[in-house]
Amino acid sequence: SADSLDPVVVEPVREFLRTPKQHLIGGRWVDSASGERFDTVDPATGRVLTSIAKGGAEDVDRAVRAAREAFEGEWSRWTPAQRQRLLYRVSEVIRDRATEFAQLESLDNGKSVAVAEGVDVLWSAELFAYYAGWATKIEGRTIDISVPWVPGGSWHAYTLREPVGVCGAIVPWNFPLVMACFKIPAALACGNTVVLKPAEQTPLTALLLGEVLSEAGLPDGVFNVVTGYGEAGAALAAHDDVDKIAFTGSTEVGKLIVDAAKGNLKKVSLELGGKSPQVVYADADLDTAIPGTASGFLFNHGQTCTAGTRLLVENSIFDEFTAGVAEVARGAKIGPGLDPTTDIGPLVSAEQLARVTGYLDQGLADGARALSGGKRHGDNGFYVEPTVLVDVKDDFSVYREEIFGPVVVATPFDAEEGVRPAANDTPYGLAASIWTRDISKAHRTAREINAGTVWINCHNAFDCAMPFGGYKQSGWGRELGEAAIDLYTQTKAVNVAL
Ligand code: TXE
Repeated sequence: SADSLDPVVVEPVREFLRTPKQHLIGGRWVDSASGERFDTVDPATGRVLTSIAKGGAEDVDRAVRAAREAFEGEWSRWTPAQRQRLLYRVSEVIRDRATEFAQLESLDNGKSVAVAEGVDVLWSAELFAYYAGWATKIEGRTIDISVPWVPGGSWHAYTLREPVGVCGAIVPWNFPLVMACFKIPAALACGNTVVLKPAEQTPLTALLLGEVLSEAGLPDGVFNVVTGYGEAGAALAAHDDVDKIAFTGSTEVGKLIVDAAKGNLKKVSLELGGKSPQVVYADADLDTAIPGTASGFLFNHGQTCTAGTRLLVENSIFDEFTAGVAEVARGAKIGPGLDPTTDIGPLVSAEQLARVTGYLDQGLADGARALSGGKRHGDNGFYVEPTVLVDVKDDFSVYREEIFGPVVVATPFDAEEGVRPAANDTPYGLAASIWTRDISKAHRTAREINAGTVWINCHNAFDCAMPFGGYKQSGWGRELGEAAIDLYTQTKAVNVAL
């Protein structure tokens, strides 16, 4: 409970946790129609943080109705400049309340409070500021046309960019606030309304964001939050009055979303799993590449969709390089997220701990060798040792499947020609990094890897302006940048006979 929290936790966070949490529907905080609730726990201790309303189909339906009413109401008359001002104000409030957001995120997810503040909260504020700018820059075009079967006709043809309507957003627990902010600011900038379903493991910052948006003056019903499990997400994805659904999560559930969306053929965007390669050539600057690739798979304890979990290292430096990465992994400080010096916090849940250690046990039984780590850390909290696996074959589950923990598999390659087949030997295509001092080889390799993002001599280096999404089974569509404006608008062509 709020009273047993670490002394560093600030009073507004304690106060937030003292009250049982409700859904935000139509501008009001309400319980579930069923009255059901569930607990959200601190993964560093397993202790309950607070009680959360457990939403179902009826709550989702209420939220969608509120969002539809808001879409057709006052919000539709807001000018782009008004939307811009509001989104920018929200960005400032997130910065002002960064400590609260960061502590809540750290408590709920387990990540280091320093990362929560320096990455999650900062990035979320930046996303609101970035899409505030877009609100006033969404433009149609005029098109010079001639209707082929009307000789001598004269026309004025142009396009309008209109909002899609009611947008559902379903997000995971690894970057709870950021994943919501990949969607909400872009959707609002374009004039849509939103129903957000945060992950059951990490609902807290979504609810705080709901408070912030309401206080900033967003009309009732423009932003709604329904907390709950997959059943609430399924109801949202299937709802006939939702015009678009944006999902970030597992590839398995992504496929269910596609099925659920069929009823009314709502627009779907998906950001799914990954098994991203980090390609290290022998001519790489090892002083940068060793810590860089280590952080490429250790960041957020490996619970990152773009985690560089397949380390492909040129043969001639394989032993030296993997030993270096294992040393960095062994040196990472494991501890609770609220300790700002923590590198590796607990995984988000007992289920995730079981999942990751299950993969490790299987990989070691298959014949992989751990240069560092290989098992759970301690008996308290959901910690896993940072792990580097070698002697891995391409049919091992640790090589093929997304583990979502601080685990990398390292395999050697012989020459540049070997990179394309090795890097692309996966059903995923979210991201990749390439480490070399040869600029031509770097750009050649970037073209050969089937992935939505390729980094050169860095990993996980994002910006709001860079489009983000997956090739192959890593997803549909691109979030961030101008690409998100395409996701959250539809184009109407208008033609006038002059
Ligand atoms: O994901 P889920 P889980 C991967 C990662 C992880 C695995 C399982 O490998 O180990 O998925 O994690 C909601 N209809 N990623 O089980 O279930 C759910 O409530 C609609 C990668 O937590 O996909 C939550 O809000 N929604 C990923 C959200 O989907 C449903 C990040 C994500 O949960 C639903 C997370 C349904 N039928 C996990 N079932 C990434 N790309 O970063 C569940 N949900």
